[in-house]
Amino acid sequence: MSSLQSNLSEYDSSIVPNGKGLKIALVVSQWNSEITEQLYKAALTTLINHNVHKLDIIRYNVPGSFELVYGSKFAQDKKFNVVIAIGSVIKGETKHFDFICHGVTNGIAKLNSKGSCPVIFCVLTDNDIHQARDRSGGKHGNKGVEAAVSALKIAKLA
Ligand code: DLZ
Repeated sequence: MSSLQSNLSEYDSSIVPNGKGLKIALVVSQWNSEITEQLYKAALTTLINHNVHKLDIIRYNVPGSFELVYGSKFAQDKKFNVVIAIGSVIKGETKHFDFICHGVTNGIAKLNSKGSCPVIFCVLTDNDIHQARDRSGGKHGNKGVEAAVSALKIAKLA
């Protein structure tokens, strides 16, 4: 899990399944939108690069990462092949960070074990805005790319 290596988002595109015909929901948290917009754009571009049709990609906005669970369940019920939950939680001075991180992690894990399609966890949980920027288009790559690749792989699980 260490990020000492530089770009964590580099991948071999030849081993990523073709996304043609897949319907994918991107659920985007509006908190720390500077970060979540970068994650969203990278995920969207990666899906399109792997032949998911633009019209088969639907975006839903939710107020904060805590609501990603409800938003992802809402999307699951609309019969997508896969849902990507996008958020950015940044540590503050209170315990809010821990509660939000636990809530969204456990909630999405439950949706994965009980829901109708997989939900990809594209939620950054950083100590500060610099770490978040490094992972949303900065020196450590963009977790949106990694989430899109994971979505294509799990959607074509065989
Ligand atoms: C309240 C809150 C705080 C303090 N920090 C964040 C954050 O860093 N990232 C994030 O996505 N959301 C944050 N929120 C909002 C909560 O996720 C949630 O929207 C509110 O508590 C309302 O349920």
